[in-house]
Amino acid sequence: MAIELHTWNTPNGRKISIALEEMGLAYTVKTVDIGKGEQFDPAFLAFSPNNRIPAIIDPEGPDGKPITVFESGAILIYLAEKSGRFLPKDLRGKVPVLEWLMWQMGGFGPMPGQVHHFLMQPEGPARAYGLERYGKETRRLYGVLDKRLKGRDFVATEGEPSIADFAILGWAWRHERHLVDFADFPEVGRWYATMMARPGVRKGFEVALS
Ligand SMILES: N[C@@H](CCC(=O)N[C@@H](CS)C(=O)NCC(=O)O)C(=O)O
Repeated sequence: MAIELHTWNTPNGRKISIALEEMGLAYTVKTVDIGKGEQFDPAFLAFSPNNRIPAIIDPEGPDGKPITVFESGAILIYLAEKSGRFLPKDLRGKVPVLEWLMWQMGGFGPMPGQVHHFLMQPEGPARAYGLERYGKETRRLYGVLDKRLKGRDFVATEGEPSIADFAILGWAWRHERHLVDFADFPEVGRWYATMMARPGVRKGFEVALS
């Protein structure tokens, strides 16, 4: 039975459609219009208590019974475990994937998200302060990623990407919106082109989420 993906067309939502396509798992999209406040619907809150997308319902969980998962990082780990793909099984291989996944969840998402927020504010000192603070931090994070990718095809694995690449890609997809030019981060630009050329990734970005 198909996994239900409750989502919207945002970076955090795209991470999961990319992963599902890459893993070849059957899924159906249930849109949650966060502009209209549908994330506060009690039926959605019952399995996504933080009123955020994405969340999934897998009718065939680990014990054959339904399971729900919220938080995109937890969903990616769940799907990788379920499919046996994009997360090494050995602990030494798994650790860098989890490091870079947590790096994305804790910074490379929340920080550019603040840039998106302050860009929508009216001109004035609050907007300027927010853009200066979060723009600087966003660029610092791109610098960290650029350094990591030097001499590597993928952020935490060799040979094929991992769920960490899918998580980071969801946000790098919005680089223009948070005012980042890949000319300043050439390794990120090279990795981005490699990732975007993958058929599964392309499908994950093409599927309608709104
Ligand atoms: N840490 C969460 C963040 C999810 C998140 O921020 N989702 C946004 C859209 S990208 C949302 O649903 N916002 C609705 C709201 O804030 O009410 C995750 O990675 O799943």
